[in-house]
Amino acid sequence: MLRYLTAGESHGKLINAIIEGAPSGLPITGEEINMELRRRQMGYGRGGRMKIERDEVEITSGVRFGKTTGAPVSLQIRNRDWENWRTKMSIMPRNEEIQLLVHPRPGHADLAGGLKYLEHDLRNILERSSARETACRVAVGAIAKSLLNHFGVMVISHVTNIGGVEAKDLSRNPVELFRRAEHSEVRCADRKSSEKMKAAIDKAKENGDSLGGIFEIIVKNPLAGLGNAFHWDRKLDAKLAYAVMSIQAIKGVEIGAGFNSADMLGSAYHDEIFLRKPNQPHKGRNPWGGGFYRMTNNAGGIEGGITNGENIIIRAVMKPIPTLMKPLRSVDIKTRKPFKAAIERSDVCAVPAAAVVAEAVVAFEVANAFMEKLGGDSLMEMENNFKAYTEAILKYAGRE
Ligand code: EPS
Repeated sequence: MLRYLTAGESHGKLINAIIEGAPSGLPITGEEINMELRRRQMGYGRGGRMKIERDEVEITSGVRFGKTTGAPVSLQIRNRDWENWRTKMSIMPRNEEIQLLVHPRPGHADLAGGLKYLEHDLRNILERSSARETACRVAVGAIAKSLLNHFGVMVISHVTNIGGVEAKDLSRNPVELFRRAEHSEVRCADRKSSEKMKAAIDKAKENGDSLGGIFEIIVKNPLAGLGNAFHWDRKLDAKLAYAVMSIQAIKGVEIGAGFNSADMLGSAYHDEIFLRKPNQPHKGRNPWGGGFYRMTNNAGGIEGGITNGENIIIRAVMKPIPTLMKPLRSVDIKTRKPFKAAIERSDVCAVPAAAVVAEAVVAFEVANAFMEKLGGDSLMEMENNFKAYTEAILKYAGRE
């Protein structure tokens, strides 16, 4: 099984991650990870920090001659901004007065964390709850994507709503959606809506305000039978929801038709089951389902906590960023008097970046489900098990 930890402060020297459980023989290059890191740094509405940073990973263990060895993989990303924060973020005992951060921002972890740790300098909280940490998750996700690549799985994202501006005219083809999203500054696959979303971001910025939105993640061609229906803590939809919900500022996650299911009759919601004739082409649909397929996908590819072979569809909502240039009312935690919330450098909107982060955490969970299903300490062993299982599925569907 795969697991990872991240560490590091937003304005500390570096942020890092350790991944345990990656099979041996998996090709990994820094360049592959850097490409994903660059995607996270993009997006209309980002703040000044993204102009300072040019995130690059250094792989410091677990990889030899371009392939994983099976040992823990450690990754680190330096914070260029550290140069400007050496004094304020020093790990040495403090011997000079510094300005404490005492005006918690509504919506940020500031006050809740201050209470939890009984800490009056809220910077101690902010530094770890900052979305800077998500760079590590993207680096880890790049390795998960590399594993999924070997089994024909692709994880894509696109933005469907920013500040109430909705994407329209969306292609039904995930690859096409992805191609278009990659060309949009707001990761939206609809050009006209992209422009409207950018205008909404400009307006929020002008008003010292911020915006949230909705994005969708599609896992294309997952193997049927990933996850577990019998144990609550191994259900794949639950794990995916947990992973996506754990991303900074995410307030809701849905699978497939999600909350819209409330308005549907069972006969309209449930995805009827068909079986292709042995010589019938699968038309790109569900290549690992043994020939079973659906005409609709309201279940979002997961039934009973297990993949059914259809694409996995997840949507999530990100709240507006809590740091406002026109700050909201708050309380000074030293004087206990009313005060305006702190103004920190921040983004106006980070929904496109959050979508890239969600790709990474989803890729990690799906890669983990592959590990659980196929086992194996090496990529070669996993590939052999994959072949045996997909052959067994074909047999199950009545084709030898
Ligand atoms: C971010 C780094 C942060 C913010 C943003 C995302 O850098 P800084 O705090 O130095 O400007 O730009 O984080 C937040 C909006 C937040 O609330 O923490 C990043 O690397 O993505």
